[in-house]
Amino acid sequence: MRPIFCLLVSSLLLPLLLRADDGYRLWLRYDPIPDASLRQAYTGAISEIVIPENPRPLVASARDELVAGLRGLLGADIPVVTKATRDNALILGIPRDPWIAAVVNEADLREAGVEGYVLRRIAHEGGHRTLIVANRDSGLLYGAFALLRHLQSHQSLDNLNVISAPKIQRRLLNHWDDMNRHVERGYAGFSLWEWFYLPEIRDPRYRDYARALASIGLNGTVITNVNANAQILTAPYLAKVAALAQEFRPWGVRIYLTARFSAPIEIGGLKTADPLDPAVAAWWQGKVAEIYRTIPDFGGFLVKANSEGQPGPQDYKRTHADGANMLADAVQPYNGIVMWRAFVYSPDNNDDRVKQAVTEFAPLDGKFRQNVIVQIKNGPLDFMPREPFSPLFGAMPNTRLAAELQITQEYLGQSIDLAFLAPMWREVLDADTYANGKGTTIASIVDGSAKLQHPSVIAGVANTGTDRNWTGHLLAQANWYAFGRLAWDHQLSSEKIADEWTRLTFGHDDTAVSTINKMLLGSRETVVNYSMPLGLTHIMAEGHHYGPGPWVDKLGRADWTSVYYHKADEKGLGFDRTATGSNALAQYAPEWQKLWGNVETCPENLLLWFHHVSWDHKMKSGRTLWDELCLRYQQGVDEVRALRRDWDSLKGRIDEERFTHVAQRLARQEKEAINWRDSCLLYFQQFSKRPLPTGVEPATHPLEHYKQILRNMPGF
Ligand code: BDP
Repeated sequence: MRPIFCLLVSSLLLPLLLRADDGYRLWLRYDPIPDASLRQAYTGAISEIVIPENPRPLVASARDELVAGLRGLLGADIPVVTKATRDNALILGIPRDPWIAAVVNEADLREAGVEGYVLRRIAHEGGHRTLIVANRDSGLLYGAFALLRHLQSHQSLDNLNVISAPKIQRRLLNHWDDMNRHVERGYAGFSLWEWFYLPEIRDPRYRDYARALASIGLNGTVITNVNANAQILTAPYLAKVAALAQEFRPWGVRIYLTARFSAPIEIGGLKTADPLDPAVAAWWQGKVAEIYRTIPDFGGFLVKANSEGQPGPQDYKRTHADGANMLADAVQPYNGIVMWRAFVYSPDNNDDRVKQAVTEFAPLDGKFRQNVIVQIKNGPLDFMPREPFSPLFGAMPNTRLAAELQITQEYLGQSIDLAFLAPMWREVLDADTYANGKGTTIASIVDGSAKLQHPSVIAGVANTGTDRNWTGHLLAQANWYAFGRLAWDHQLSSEKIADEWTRLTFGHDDTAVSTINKMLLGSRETVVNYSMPLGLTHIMAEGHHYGPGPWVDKLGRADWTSVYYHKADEKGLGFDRTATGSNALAQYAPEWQKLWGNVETCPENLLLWFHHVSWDHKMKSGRTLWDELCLRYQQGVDEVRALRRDWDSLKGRIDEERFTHVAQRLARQEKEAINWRDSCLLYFQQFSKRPLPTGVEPATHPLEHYKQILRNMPGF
């Protein structure tokens, strides 16, 4: 090309290629494939889309997605037909046609299971065909998304041969959305559900939301807060819920609701909600029948009971099992499930808070109905930047257990800081409970392969809201994506997920891809470093939970304060959870007790979780604990600075709108990282009485200054 022409092309085309983007399209952008030869190859390989006559809703969605996706990627309208007429047809089918059964055999179909799919390129009558084959319509839909992802990743169609099936059956988002559109721990605007306008007026965004879920393999959503409002179960609201269900249904997304345990009193006019009272059970049965009349594919209930002030069976001296089973019996005739949360710690129990879920739930093992799933947060405390896994996963061999992960970054910088959470979730899923001997990972317990199979559930607390880009921080879309992909296949590596997401979201510029991948993959550890390194935990500001608050010492309960968790004193720092302390360690398998119980062998990233360690304790680096702590905080700050440099290096490679959006947040993140470092080091220095080691920047203000800024922040 002549230079002048080149200049013209780049000045005309680059702005087009880098056109402003508000992030609304998520990872479903379908921008034209820039490489013309690849585009042609794909266009040649897909001549028409063959779908059955009168397609049911999920197949119609698959068709629409393929048409729109291919139009975007290839710039061509691929015709849709009901019988293959040409070579290179793309066929969506359930193997009723004998010829499909001949090329996709029974073993393939068994592997694809209920919701999976087979993608295959085959030779056929001297030419070729591409197949998306599944046992059910949902598999065709997931297969269509997978094929589009394949094309968006610029992979060849030639030897396409994929069989994929989800390992966990119910892959759910949990929305902590109140009915007044406030989202508890939501950082992306208001709740998506416009209760006042429903059921008649339906935001098109409802469908876009469900489509996004389907695109990453999620098949259900709990649309109301675990801190539940009984009003949702009244007839007018159920009609609104039914309208949402109707919008979600074509994308294979089922609705679940949170059930407030005291609903029989609040909206039923009963005097009690005692689960063993026949009138209460009858009320729930009637309510459930009404729900299923209104929403025939309703998934079931999620319940937070006797936790943080929520009502529950213990109000009537009944157990969690009594409460869960009563509800489970009510939904059982409809194949509904009850997800009963294990996030409990009692106001009357002074024992270490992290022990209380096991104390309350382990004795109930085997007492729950088969359609009850006890839903457990990844760690025993509360979605901290790093915790050991919850020992409850290993303590209930005869109960179905679900993992609850938090996509919204309550304790990891909300929608200001970058923290890609796949590496954290991998730690949890891969954690070995040793419950059935070595290799009993949390993933194998949750997916049922280690023991009880049906139903299996994984839940992620959503980070979505009305912000145009859905998640507040554009890069936090990666967490929504990662949750869906891991829920489908918990074996996927963080690297693979990051790379997929980056390419789908930012295209294939090598420098941009490798830079963003690197930024994502290190980001969670960076947040740990500048906020709660070396196993420190729960030392954030009170209320809103953003930023540092190691000084927080007076709240409604001791185990809400920071001092309860870090236990800084003149001798040292950290919570002794060994036999000389709370002995929370005893709730883990002997293998873990041995490793974590010894201050010399305990991995340093959990050191202060399990041990109260002297300020002069010698760390692996040869430094003292105090020096190491200071340097970790400094490292966190330095890493945020590196994130900023990395991002700045992409200027011109990413459209201005998205570039600026992220650049501004990273700048703020640096300030907050400094804030964390200075607050925590000034505060802990009061106890350590040691100087900052070389390499650590001193704070620019006295401690009082940091306490004031954060105390004045508005609560959420
Ligand atoms: C805590 C949140 C609180 C939730 C609670 C829960 O701060 O808003 O209600 O968890 O999971 O992390 O029930």
